[in-house]
Amino acid sequence: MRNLSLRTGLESVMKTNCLLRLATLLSLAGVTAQAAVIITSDSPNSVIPDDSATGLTSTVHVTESQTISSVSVSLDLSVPSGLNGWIGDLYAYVQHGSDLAVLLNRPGRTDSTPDGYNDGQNASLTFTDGAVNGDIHDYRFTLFGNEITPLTSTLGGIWAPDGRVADPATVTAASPRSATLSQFTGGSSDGSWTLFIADLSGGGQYRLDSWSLTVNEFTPVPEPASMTVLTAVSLGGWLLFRRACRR
Ligand SMILES: [Ca+2]
Repeated sequence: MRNLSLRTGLESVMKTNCLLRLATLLSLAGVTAQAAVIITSDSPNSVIPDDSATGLTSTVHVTESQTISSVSVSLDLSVPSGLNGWIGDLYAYVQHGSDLAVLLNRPGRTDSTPDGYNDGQNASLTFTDGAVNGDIHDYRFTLFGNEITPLTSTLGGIWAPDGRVADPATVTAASPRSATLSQFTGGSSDGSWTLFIADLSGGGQYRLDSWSLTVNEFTPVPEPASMTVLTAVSLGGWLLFRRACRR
């Protein structure tokens, strides 16, 4: 019984060693490579000037140079104490080099509602292409199924950016959406990223509390030559594993 117990213990140790060896081989072969994510932010805590195209800018800098897979942006806006907000006044974009994505373009503005939505709630928004909520421009329709029900609490959630490059004075829901966050895909992550936000109509104001930028990079893909090495190393690892674990 003692010998049987000792043998069972040794087999257990050997199997553990086998698994560790296989894991090391696979790790060396790059099987566990992960896509990098860059997150950076700024907290301007500044009131956006009312009825001014000058607006506010905030710039963050990325030092890592990687190929961009996708980008998302978060905004935190609040209504300054003693003031009322009017979210339909807002226009915002993010720019990196010559690429630009429009986040907000007068939410709710149409020909029949030229001032946009009159909601004055705080907003904590994340923008990403393909968001389930869809286009931020018509958020009331998404939330309430109509364009006239006002917000009664913070506007939150993940939304697709407005994307409309149309003049904010004439933009409508029907304007083309060509400036989404996919504009950045395939470019390099390094350099300056600037958020611009402006209030383009008198009355009602917001404060830009903070914003953040998330850049997802492409997962490294082995070159064809590396794939041959990877296959050989993986096959060798499997054979070693089989031999050792048969003992
Ligand atoms: Ca205003």
